[in-house]
Amino acid sequence: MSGDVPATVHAIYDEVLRRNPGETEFHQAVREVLESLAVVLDRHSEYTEMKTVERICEPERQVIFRVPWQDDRGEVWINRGFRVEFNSALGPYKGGLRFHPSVNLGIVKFLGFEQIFKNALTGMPIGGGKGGSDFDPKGRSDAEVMRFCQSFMTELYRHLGEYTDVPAGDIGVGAREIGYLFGQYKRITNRYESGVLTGKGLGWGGALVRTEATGYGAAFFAEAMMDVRGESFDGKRVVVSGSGNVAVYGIEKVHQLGGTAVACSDSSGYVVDDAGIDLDLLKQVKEVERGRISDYAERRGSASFVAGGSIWDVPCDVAIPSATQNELDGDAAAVLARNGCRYVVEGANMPATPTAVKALREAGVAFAPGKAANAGGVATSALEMQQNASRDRWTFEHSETRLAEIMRDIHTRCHETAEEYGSPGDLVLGANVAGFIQVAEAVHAHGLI
Ligand code: NDP
Ligand code: 2IT
Repeated sequence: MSGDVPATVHAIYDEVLRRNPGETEFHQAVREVLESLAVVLDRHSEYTEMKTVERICEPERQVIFRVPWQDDRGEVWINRGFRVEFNSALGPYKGGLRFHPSVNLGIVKFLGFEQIFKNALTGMPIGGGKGGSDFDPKGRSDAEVMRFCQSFMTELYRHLGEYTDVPAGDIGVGAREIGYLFGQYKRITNRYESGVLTGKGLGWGGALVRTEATGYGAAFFAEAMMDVRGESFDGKRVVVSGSGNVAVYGIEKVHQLGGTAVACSDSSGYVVDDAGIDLDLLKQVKEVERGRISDYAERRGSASFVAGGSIWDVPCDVAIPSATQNELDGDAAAVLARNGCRYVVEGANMPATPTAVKALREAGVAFAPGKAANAGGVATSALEMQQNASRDRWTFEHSETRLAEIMRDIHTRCHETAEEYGSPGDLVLGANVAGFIQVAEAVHAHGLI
C-alpha cells in the first residue's frame, strides 16, 4: 500500500492510512514529510522510542460543526465547518480558514499538517492549525457572506483565543470575511481581543504588509534561490497561477525585483500578456470588482484569454503556482522543463503533485516547497500578533524588511539542513527536516502529552 516509502517510516505511514481512510490529500502531505524523515530517525533514536512522529501525525483536536444560514431570498442552507488544531508545541494553533466548496476533513488536515512545519520554519512562536467550510462565497452578496460568517463564528468562537487558536484567511477568506468573523467574536465574548484573528483591516488592528506578505515572501524566497546560483529576477519571464491574494502580490514583487509576470489564471482559464501583467488592471478586476480573469483580457489589448487549458503550457523561466493543491501535475512539469523553466516556487500549499516534484528534480529544475516558500503570510500574521500584543504599529518599510529577512533565513535554514542531511539542493528535505526537528524538540520538552 505504501509503495516506496522508506522502511524506517513504513509502519507509521501504513497506520496513518488505516486511521484516516479516504483522506487522500492528508495522506499525500504526510507521505512527503515521512519520506524526508528516515534520515532523521536514523540519527535520533529518541524520536522512535517516544513515537514522536506518530504523535505529530495525530491532530491534538478536530472540531466539525454545522453552519446553518439564510440567503437573501430566505432559503436555508446548511454548510459544514472545520477547525483542526493540529499541534501546539511551539505556540497557539495558527493557520488560515478556507471557504471553498471542495473543503473536507482530509483537505483541512493536509493544510493543518503542513502548517505545523511551515510555522516552525518562520522561527515565530506559533503552532499549527487550519479550518474552513465547504461554503462557496462566489456569487454571494456581502449580506449573505456576513450571515454565513456570523453563523460560522457562533460555533467556532469557543475554541479560539489569542493564546489558544488564531485563525486567518486562506482561499475565499480575505479582509471582508475576517471583519465579519471578528465582529461576531467580539459580540459574543464581549472582548476586543485583537490577537484572536490576523489579516484584520488596517483601521482596526490589522498590520501593514499582511495583505502582501505571502506573495511578496514567495518572490523573496525565489530571489534567494537565484542568489545561490548567481542569478536574479532580472529579465526573467514568470508564470503565476491563480489571481487571488497570493498571486496578485507575488506578481507585484516579481515586477519590483526585475522580472516580468506574463500569465495568471483562475478556475475558468488563464490569460497570457507578453507585455507583462498590468497590476492596476488586475487589482481592479479581481479585488475591486471581484470579477473573472477573462474580464482582464477583454480590457487589455496585449492579453489573450485561454478558457480551460493548462497555464503551464506558457513558456517561462520561473513558475510560481499560487492557486490550489495538485494544480501542477507530472505532465505539466515535463512541459515546463521542456520549455526551459528553471525554478518552480510553490506559492500555494502543495500545488505540485509528487510526480511533478519528481519530474522537476530529474530535469534539474530548482524547486521550493510551499511550507518554506509561502511562509511569509503566516510569519507576517505572527508580526501582526506581536503588534497587537504590544499595542504598537510598525511602518510598511519596517514590516517588509522583517519579512524579507525571515524569508532569507528560511531559505538558508532549508538549504543548510539539506546539506547537513546529505541531500544538497533538496529544499523539500531541508524544509521537512528543519521544521520537524524544531517541533519534535518542543514536543519532547513538554513530556508525553
Ligand atoms: P484566493 O481565494 O485569494 O485566490 C485563490 C485563487 O486560486 C483564485 O484565483 C482561484 O480561482 C484559484 N483557485 C482556487 N481553487 C481553485 C481550484 N480548485 N482550481 C483552480 N483554481 C483555483 O486564495 P489565496 O490567494 O489566499 O490562496 C491561494 C493558495 O495559497 C492556496 O493554496 C492557499 O492555501 C495558499 N496560501 C495562502 C496564504 C494567504 O495568506 N492567503 C498563505 C499561504 C498559502 P477562482 O476564483 O476561479 O476560484
Ligand atoms: O497557508 C497559510 O499559511 C495561510 N493561509 C496563512 C495562515 C495565517 O495564519 O496567516
